[in-house]
Amino acid sequence: MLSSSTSPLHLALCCVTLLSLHFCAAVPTSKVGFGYRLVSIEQNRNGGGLIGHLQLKQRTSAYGPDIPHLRLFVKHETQDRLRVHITDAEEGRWEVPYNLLPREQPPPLGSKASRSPSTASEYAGDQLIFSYTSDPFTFAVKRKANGQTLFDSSCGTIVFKDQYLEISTHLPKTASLYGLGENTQPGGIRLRPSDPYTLYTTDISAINLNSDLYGSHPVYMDLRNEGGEAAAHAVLLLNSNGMDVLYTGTALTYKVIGGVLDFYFFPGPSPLAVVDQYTALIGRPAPMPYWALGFHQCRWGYKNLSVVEGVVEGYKKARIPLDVIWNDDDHMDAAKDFTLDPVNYPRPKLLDFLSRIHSQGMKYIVLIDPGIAVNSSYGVYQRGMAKDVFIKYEGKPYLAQVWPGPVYFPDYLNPNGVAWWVDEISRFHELVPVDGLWIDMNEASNFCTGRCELPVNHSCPVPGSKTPWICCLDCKNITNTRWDDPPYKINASGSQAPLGSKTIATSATHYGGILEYNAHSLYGFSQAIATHEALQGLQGKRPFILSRSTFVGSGAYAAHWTGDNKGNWVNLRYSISTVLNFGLFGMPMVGSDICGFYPAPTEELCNRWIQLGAFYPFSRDHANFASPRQELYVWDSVAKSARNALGMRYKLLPYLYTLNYEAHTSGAPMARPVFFSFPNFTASYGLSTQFLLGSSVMVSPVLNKAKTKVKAMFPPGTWYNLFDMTKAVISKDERYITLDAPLNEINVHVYQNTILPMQRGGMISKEARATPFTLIVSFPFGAAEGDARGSVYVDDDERPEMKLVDGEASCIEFYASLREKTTVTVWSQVEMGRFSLQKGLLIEKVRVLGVQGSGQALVIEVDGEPSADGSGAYLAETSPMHQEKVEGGNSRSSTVVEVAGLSLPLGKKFSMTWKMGING
Ligand code: MIG
Repeated sequence: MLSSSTSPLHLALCCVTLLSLHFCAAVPTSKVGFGYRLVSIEQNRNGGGLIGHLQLKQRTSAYGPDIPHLRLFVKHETQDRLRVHITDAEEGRWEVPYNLLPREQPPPLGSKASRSPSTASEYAGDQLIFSYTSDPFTFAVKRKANGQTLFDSSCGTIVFKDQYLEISTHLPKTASLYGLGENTQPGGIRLRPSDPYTLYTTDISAINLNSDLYGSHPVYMDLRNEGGEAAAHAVLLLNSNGMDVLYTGTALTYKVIGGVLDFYFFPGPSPLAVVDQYTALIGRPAPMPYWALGFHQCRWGYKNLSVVEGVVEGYKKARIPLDVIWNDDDHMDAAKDFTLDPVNYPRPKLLDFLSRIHSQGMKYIVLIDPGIAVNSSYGVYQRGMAKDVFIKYEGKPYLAQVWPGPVYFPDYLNPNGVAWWVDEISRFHELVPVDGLWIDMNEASNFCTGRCELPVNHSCPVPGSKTPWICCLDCKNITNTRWDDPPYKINASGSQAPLGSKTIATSATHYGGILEYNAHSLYGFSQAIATHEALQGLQGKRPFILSRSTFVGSGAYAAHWTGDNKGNWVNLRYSISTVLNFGLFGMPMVGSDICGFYPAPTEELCNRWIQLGAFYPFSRDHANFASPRQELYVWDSVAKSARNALGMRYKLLPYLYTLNYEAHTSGAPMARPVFFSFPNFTASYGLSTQFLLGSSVMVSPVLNKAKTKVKAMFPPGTWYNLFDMTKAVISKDERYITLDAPLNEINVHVYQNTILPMQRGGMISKEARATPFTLIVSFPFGAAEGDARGSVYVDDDERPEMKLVDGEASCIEFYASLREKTTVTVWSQVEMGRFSLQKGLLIEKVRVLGVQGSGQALVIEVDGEPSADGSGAYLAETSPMHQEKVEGGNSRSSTVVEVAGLSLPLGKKFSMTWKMGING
């Protein structure tokens, strides 16, 4: 029975019995490999860490010959990052290029190891301990504070061949795992034992479940709660080769077809600390311009400029906010990048349109594809050929086909390729002053497979073809190399599809001879980096890029949408898990095509989708040309929901922008699983139908047809309805609470102890961001004591950098306390107030939720002086609060108290205090 380490059954057995560590490690059960022996280990003198030498125990022939000698390098790179790097001791191997993803380099090969190892030993950092056994070599990573084992390779065999690497870890049943994408997960955010996790960037739509979709992120977060104490950590296997990751519930096995074993361990222990540590390595999320947090409208099939103008008009008429209007490829001349269709998008008219919308603060984004049309009269192509920037096959540019017909793919690993791309974007920007770029099809997607030539007996593209996505080149499959036909087949496209299927042949080469086989999953990432460089050079503005294909580190350059989804109810639900996953991947600016990409959504679905989509970090309605129009104004009921939900989003923009700042400085996802704020609330570990924006705004959408109630889970405490703040949900335990959710309403709640900065909203972010602020202060319902906090970051989003620099940005912290039921104090601390003062930003209202009685005797100070700014202020008692749902039957009374008529400069510190008179 224990005949193959590749069988999940074997792993499950091995790991269940894993108190018998030695049993598991000692039995050579694998026909794929027998593992290695550690023959020496020593301190690395220059630069720290340990260097070890591993020797193969016994050869096998499955999946190719074993690499006989391996070099182990282990280092606690920072206080909260451990790296374990294993490679061929004799020859350099492919690794994610250090210029693409800058990070510490391991010491060069050949560093001598002398001291012979003890049978088991330990190497401790501040938070993590690396320990190992020598024969066979296995390693484990433990948490120093409590000895908990986070990773333990002893339950599998380490296999290291040129094209097959295998390593396993034991996992306790109690671990909840998240990540390993991109993948549409019908089971929600928590990884499900036995679901396949195959990572290889592929143009297959998000409708495909449990498949290797557009991006590759070989990282998982592991959340455990032992003895009531939650602790999270993450494991990254930094490797760009295709891989299968098998999770059984008690073990996880990587099967990788190249590169090295380069593990990074991040100790957390809070989920927020995990993403902080992770993005400290891979790059902090790119700062988003303010307008990017507004609403976006797109569609494939806006046939001409008048249609686009009509859409903008439609939004205005319907009084639905809109910041950004997009073109898919419709503006292009014959689908060629960086061109304009002279008939349907004539330049003078387009420029005229752009200057009109730009003057209102609206923005314009267009799509580009990587494939460059092979066309000798096309300047982009000519210049690319002259600079020799394309990916090659047998010395010539590799021929593929995408929308324009025959194309070559730029090589973004080639410095000349990057320089050419940067130049083409700047030329395009002269032609059309776009505000951002959408990079699609960059997995890369190819309509053909293999080695192709222009056909001799027909033209390609076929003139007037109704199916331009069908390959019209003359192609032969390539099977004669071990790159095109590797010994181990990952579960590509869910069917062990050849690696070169509908993409670049894996034996094609990049700059310096780099094989597509190795670099395949880096294509979209490298394109995002080049595009970012190009946009950053233009007018010194903060770039906005939307990329379909992503890799570890893409978040530092681009936003992401979840690709082609279906306009049905399950896809509405799946979108939440994928959005939350990208938050873990360090790409917090993410959303799904609102109302679905295709086919036609029903009116009710679109209605519910905009309610949810209004709270995606990236909020865009997009559809396929074959779907009927689905702009939000098309149906009255959808328009009504859009005004409602997007109206709230636009009031929350200062909060979202502050989250954008937090993401950029600490990796914190904008949209987060509920356990991020309530890690000990184990009931929320699998919760995938609700999420948090930031730490304390809960979004609880309707995800089913014909429902006007929603069952929502609320961690204990008071949650106030943001649409009607007199309504409170008071939760005492882990039960679901059923809330009303009429057709045009979505439930969005703010948690107690929060100060939420809001503004008046508006039809466009440029106007909304200048309106006066209201601070929402939430205390526990009817409590005698409470403390609340919040903050807001404001800056000039035209600057590329998002940094707290005096005169260019301000950060204001808000505090509030309630003491002995009666004394309410609200105050601020200001860091670098100048920018906010220059912009004239004001606070007009403070609204306090959850107190008892009515307010009296208001005292306001600004900058420590009795306030003139606050002189028009008055205390207004608004309506009594309703305990909408009380779990546990506690019924207290409570009111909303508002301080109105304020004109406090946001950039000056203030304090206000008053007494609550309890009037029975
Ligand atoms: O082969 O540009 O996912 O959003 O509308 C399809 C057309 C190419 C795929 C993208 C989709 C976009 C479409 N593109």
